[in-house]
Amino acid sequence: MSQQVQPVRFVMIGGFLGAGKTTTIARLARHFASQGQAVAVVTNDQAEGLVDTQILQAAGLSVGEVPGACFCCKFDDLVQTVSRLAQEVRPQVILAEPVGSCTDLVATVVEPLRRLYPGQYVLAPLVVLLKPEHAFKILRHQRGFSPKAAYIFHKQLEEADVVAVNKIDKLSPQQVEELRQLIARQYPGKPVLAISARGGTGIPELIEHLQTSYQGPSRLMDVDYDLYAQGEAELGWLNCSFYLSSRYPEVEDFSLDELAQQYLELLAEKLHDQGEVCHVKIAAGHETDLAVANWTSNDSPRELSLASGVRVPEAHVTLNARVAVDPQELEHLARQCAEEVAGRWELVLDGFQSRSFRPARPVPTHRVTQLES
Ligand SMILES: Nc1nc2c(ncn2[C@@H]2O[C@H](COP(=O)(O)OP(=O)(O)O)[C@@H](O)[C@H]2O)c(=O)[nH]1
Ligand SMILES: [Mg+2]
Repeated sequence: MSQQVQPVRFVMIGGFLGAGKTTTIARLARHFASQGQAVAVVTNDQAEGLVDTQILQAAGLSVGEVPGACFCCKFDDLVQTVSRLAQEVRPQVILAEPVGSCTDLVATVVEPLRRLYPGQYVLAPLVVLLKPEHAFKILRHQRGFSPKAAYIFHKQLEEADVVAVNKIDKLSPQQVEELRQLIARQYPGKPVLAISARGGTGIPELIEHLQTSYQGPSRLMDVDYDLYAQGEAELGWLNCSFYLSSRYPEVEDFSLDELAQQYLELLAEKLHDQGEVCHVKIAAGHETDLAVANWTSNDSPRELSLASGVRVPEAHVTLNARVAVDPQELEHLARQCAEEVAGRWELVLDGFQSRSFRPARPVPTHRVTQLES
């Protein structure tokens, strides 16, 4: 870190699970690269083996992973990862994706970076993406979503310097307007953008906001860490991976895209509305080919977000899930689905590994509690 000469622009894109952070980061990275700027990305989640890392690497990006807990609790790992990327890639911009169930990022990440490493980073304002699938329910205060997880959703908006309503390509203009009004009423004065990370609408405005320099907060947010911890823990976490291969490799290939989709369909059938899905993502890879499918709420269809278009004799599959169910039940269902897909497709299932847990209480490495005088 001490060898860095030029300050690196540090851009963090927050937002709830499945809000579109990885998609936005991939798009921003393409933009900065097209301007001739070297870019690196830092991903973050509760355990290793992240689908996000695979997606961003498949997009040709240099990615550092901070696993094990959120940036706030792994602050030193974040700094080390940024430092390593700075030496290896010499980036002008580092794009960082925090865990989607993390909040209090200004007090635990942005401010510590600014205060402890003065002059080393040019910090961008904190952008928080609004996930429409859950925003309508949560901002209208409707039942049907865990109030404790909703607390995290609200806190993320409260601390945002800029809120970007994402996925407007699948919303009507009236829906976008309603979301704008809900945010304006509950968080008056907050700049609100409307974007489509997938289609590119609103991205120039987002980039304009990111170019402005963050100078420190005008206030610090109160956070009830008990409630925050309970909200985190309510959303069971699962990471699993396995291999599938053709029984008769010389004759039988299978579609990587269909595999990812069908696995998710089967999991959806088995979960059968047992608890709210926040984000389930699956990556099926073979050599350099990758297919990714996503599921972002009980009311949304599963979708193939990255098509490989290839047929392969074997695949390595990674599943990351946050669902409001018992994580052990989730693990059990994930294994059952792997076995059933293997059976239906006459494939050999190998090397199944999984970890599931309720994330522990966040204990930030640093937490700024006072404004600088
Ligand atoms: N329709 C639409 N889908 C999007 C958009 N941005 C992201 N998604 C999808 O939302 C899902 C979750 O996106 P991802 O970037 O992984 O969210 P993250 O968990 O916040 O990183 C994926 O299926 C994406 O393809 C968007 O602008 N429009
Ligand atoms: Mg992501």
